Amino acid sequence: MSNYDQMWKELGLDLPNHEGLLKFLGEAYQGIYLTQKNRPAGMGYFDFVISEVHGLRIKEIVDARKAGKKGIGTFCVYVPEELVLAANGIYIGLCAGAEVGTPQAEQYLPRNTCALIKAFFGFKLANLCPYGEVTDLIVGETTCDGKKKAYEAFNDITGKMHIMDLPNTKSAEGRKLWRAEVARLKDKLEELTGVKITPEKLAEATKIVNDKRRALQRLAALRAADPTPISGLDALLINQIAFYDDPIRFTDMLNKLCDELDGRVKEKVGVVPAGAPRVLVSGSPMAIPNWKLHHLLETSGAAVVGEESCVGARNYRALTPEKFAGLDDALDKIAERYLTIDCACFTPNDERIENIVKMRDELKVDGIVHYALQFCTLYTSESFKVAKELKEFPFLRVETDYTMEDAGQLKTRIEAFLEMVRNRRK
Ligand code: BJ8
Repeated sequence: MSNYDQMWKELGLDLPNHEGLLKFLGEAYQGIYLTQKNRPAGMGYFDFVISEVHGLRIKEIVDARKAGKKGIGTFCVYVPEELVLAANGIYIGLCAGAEVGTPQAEQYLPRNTCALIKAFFGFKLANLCPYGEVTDLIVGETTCDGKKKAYEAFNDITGKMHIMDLPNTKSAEGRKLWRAEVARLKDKLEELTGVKITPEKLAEATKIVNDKRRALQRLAALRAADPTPISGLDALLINQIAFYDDPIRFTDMLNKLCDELDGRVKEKVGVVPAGAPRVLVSGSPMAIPNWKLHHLLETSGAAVVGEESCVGARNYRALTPEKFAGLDDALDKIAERYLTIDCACFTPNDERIENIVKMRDELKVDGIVHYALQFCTLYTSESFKVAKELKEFPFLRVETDYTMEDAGQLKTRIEAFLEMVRNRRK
């Protein structure tokens, strides 16, 4: 019996199955994270956050809602966090990274739907996700076809969806549409929260979100060191937690961790031996607790030094300007900032290749592992173009889901890839 049972019951969770889920998560975390050697002490905070992932953070949100705040769920980095915070809302990432409730999800979605979509559906239908239950509004977006159609069905179940119409091209017309959609979300948030969004509130919110991005950028830059001062697994976890922790506390704790990593870099303390093959993972996002690929890579001797992903660089690469000459100017700048994101849902999407090359060079990468969730047409298709543009650079294309069924086969491919990378460096 947990201290949170009453809260979970009030949120409508299936208590016996939820207990099983937490047990499974705890064991996975123990096996994947806590067995890593020489972790920075500052990871203690993030371990604590995970140990309380359905406990303390949910209680904080429940209490904040009782005090009048609203929970705003999102599934995509195109949804402007600045607007949510300026409306005194709580920004809650809802993407899920574990296979849960698949049979229930498949009553609404075709089997050949990506695991990320099936998982957020499955968590809801199996009554296992407290985050969805503490939202007052869920903001979706017209990115991939799978999400678009899933949101329709999700609205039938939750009745909470607001869909942002994201264009597919960054043309003048596309930009105009997106700017109008940002304004429409502002209106929706004002209506929901009763809070008037002003340029001053947006400036304050932007500073909070930018501070979080700056801390994530700092972490990313520290990983350029050889040996890298933090494992890819730990860095991935931090990027995952960025989507639901309190942003001010998160930034503070991440900066403290980065102070420690600064010291490690000076003393050349790493988590893997200097010279371990340095890998950039690029592609579909990895929602918590999807640690599969990083775990396979790092237990095969690689150092994952970057994520070209929405749970990674795509989330923190660009800052939003912090000075606004009025509300229209603020909305213009926010809309533009989000259109710098290089998701494969845009056509053309050449900036993504440029960004991959930049990360490869800055992080002194030896090989790129392109990761696409199975049935994700966008990233699977784009992987061919990325491979072509990278020419002879070591490139491994991985298409997988959340199950461990292909783990053995993937490990064999990864080991062969790392061997090839090592030989190439000789
Ligand atoms: S900005 S990557 S968070 S849309 S993996 S559900 S694309 S079929 S998640 Fe994404 Fe926003 Fe783009 Fe980022 Fe569809 Fe592909 Fe599934 Fe995906």
